[in-house]
Amino acid sequence: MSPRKIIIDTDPGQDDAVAILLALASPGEIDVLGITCVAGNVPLALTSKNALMICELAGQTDVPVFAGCDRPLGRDLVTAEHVHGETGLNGPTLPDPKMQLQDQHAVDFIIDTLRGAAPKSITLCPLGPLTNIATALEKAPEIAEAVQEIVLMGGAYFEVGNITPTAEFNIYVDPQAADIVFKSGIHIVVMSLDVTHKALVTPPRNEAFRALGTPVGKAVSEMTDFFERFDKEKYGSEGAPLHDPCVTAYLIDPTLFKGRHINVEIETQSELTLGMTVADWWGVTDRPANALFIKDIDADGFFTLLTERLSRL
Ligand SMILES: [Ca+2]
Repeated sequence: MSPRKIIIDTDPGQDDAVAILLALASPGEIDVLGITCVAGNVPLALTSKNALMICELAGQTDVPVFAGCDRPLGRDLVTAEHVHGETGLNGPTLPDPKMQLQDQHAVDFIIDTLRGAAPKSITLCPLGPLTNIATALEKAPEIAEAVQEIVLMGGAYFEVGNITPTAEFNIYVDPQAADIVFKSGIHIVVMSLDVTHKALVTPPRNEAFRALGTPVGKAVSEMTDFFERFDKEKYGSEGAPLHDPCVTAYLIDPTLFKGRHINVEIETQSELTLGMTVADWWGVTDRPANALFIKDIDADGFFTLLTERLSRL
């Protein structure tokens, strides 16, 4: 099998950073065509800068990185410095990037790449709000044909919400964009909070990162040290959930994950439940399935894979 061609759409974010590092460490399975940045955890200027810093940390300065949309489609930006820190990547001390952003807008890169591609040949991996992806699909609907599938982190059913009582952060920031993506007809794999909250960096798992003894292992352990304080306080969990790396781990070994093919729709109107992923887990409607909604993970297998791959960088 040749490696899967992917575009990572991201708002780094410590967990985005780990997801990107895992992809860049796995050239046998994953070919990263480009990294497109979006406003989300922190504003666009910071998510773009952070993406460059992560590529440099990985020693892969030839990956093209693009800045994209700086605000959601129909509302003001909501950010999450309370989780990720002022820079979005608080924790390790990383040098300012020498790499430059590409001149092209992220949305145009997505459109151009998909337009030139064979049918169902490229996988989109959104790790943040879906603004860039939805904008590309609105501007050039024909590009959907070139998408193999969209594997995204977002949404929740059993865990319901993290930024509001009923909404997960990525979907809540831009529900209108999420609605466009979930109605696109493209097959979607959803790494919901239901699964990511089971991918917990316990102290022994974080020690395994640190024990790699490499700049990457040290940086990943320091990122986790920083953002686990929030989840430990909020959930009383034994470590921080590694949300976004579930996306890139799925591309490497989908057998680590279990879910159901179901219908998922996005609440775009209600003030009370804006951004809720209305997931028909129990099949109580006749709405057609549009997503593989992931709920369970082999967490030990996931951390073994992640640690081994990070050791390669
Ligand atoms: Ca993210």
